[in-house]
Amino acid sequence: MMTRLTDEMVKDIIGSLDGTNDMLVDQTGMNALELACDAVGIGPDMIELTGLRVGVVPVTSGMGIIKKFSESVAEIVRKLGMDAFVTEAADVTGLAEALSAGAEMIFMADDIKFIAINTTNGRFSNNSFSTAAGYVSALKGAAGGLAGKEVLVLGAGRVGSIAAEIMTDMGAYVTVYDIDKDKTRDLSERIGVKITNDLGGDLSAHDLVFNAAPAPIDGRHVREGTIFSSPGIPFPFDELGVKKAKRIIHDPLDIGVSVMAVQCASFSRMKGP
Ligand code: 2YJ
Repeated sequence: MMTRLTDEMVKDIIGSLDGTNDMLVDQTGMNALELACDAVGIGPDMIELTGLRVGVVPVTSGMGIIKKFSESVAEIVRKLGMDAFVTEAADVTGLAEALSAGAEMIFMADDIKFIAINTTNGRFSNNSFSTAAGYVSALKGAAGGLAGKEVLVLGAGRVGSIAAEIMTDMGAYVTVYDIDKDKTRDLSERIGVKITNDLGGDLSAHDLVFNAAPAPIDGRHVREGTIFSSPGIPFPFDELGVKKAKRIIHDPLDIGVSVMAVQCASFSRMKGP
């Protein structure tokens, strides 16, 4: 299933960025920049982001433009110290506009892919990897490390499977749930994670959960004191789940876009030794 942001989900992002940042510091011990750097495996002092010129190009194909989406992306990267603008034109004309204006990085999203291109060398970052890596770092920060810990991953789609792989590499013991058994079988064959068919039972047994599924979570199954890293949209928790969880890390765009921007910048902006 494809998750897509709506005008409604995006309309308040710009105004709530400082709040999201405070939430991140509180929940993970890292601000958006530190978290994005951690996800990419670098320190904030190893990269020069200040003044990096970023163009964001609205794209009309498929379901079309999401109101304020491009402006929200621009504002998120401005908070990282970059110099961002949204092009007046959309699509190919917008891309030409961004290139003419000297953009070193260009963000564009249609209904399937959301990427940031480094125009100095053609390398690019994508939102699925960045969202997975960013929310894994957030969970790691909130849990005080993941090595040797049991983590439940809900959803074996793009974000969930990348997250499962990153956490397995970090030495976590990962169990994956998805209603689509073909997806979980592929994943367990590829990276050797444990598969569960008992969502309720495994939710009750885990206090670290990476939620990349679009489905609502029934608070009755949530274990008291659970830390959730939850990129899935819309917000999946009921009142009981929110009450029982110790922490819920969730935002519609900020973490994923911050990691995309830092990773894309890392392709050309690492400081010398
Ligand atoms: O330019 C616009 O306003 C729109 N074309 C933005 C579309 C944003 N795309 C999505 O939300 C898709 N679900 C792609 C997300 C990538 C998966 N992580």
